[in-house]
Amino acid sequence: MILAQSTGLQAAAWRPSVVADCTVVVPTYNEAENIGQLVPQILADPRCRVLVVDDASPDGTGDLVAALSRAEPRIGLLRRPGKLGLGTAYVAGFRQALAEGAEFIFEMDADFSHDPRYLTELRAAAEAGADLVIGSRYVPGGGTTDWGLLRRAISRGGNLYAGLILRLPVADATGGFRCYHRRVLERIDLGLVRSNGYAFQIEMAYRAHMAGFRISEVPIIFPDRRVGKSKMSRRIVVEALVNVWKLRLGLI
Ligand SMILES: Nc1nc2c(ncn2[C@@H]2O[C@H](COP(=O)(O)OP(=O)(O)O)[C@@H](O)[C@H]2O)c(=O)[nH]1
Ligand SMILES: [Mg+2]
Repeated sequence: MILAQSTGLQAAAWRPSVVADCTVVVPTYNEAENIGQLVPQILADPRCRVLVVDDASPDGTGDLVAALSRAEPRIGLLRRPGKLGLGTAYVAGFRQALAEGAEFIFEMDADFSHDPRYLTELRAAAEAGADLVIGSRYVPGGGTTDWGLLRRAISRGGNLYAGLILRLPVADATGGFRCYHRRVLERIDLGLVRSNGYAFQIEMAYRAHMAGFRISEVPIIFPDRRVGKSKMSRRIVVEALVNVWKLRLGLI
């Protein structure tokens, strides 16, 4: 017992720093007002790196992150030439996070609708054995604040629709605050993923479920963004409605 204790102490003293085994992928388009505050909050956990995937934001988000990354090696930046969509941004980020050896790979919005304080809870659920953990607005304890009736109806309706058609045992399949264990992203063929908006989240949950992975949900409160503009569009909603059927019929 005494021996075990002293060995433990020695090991701790020898370790140069905590290993950063998690990468938080944050896609950005015009988030200069948010990203500078968000990044340090993520990095407060020494186990985390952050990887921003910026689509040539006209407001200079990319330059801001580039400047931050020069002083902090745990900040990564992927710059793409134009607004290419959320789904392909995540796929690019996942590939880089896998290549860098991350064990836990998070998805997270830049606009503080996803509160960084939940990162620990999502990670804990993944460490407890879940393959994919979704920060969920639609399990007891979760919810949205600030949204008007229309936006709430779209989100709720979209989740009911996807859940019914795909028989997904997930209450918040469009939720974009997630923790994937790397084994999920290694197994899913990311080259086959076709959806680019909210449907991307549904498609990833469906592919994980069909591959037999365990999905668990952790309640989150989702406030609307404080600053900046939503990139949600009619096209994104239509893509989700159509792609759910394409997934169900095996067309994608
Ligand atoms: N790289 C990249 N990020 C995007 C794109 N569209 C949205 N985002 C980011 O994805 C996150 C969610 O988008 P947001 O507009 O907040 O969607 P909403 O919360 O559903 O209204 C934010 O961090 C956005 O900056 C895109 O085309 N490319
Ligand atoms: Mg948002």
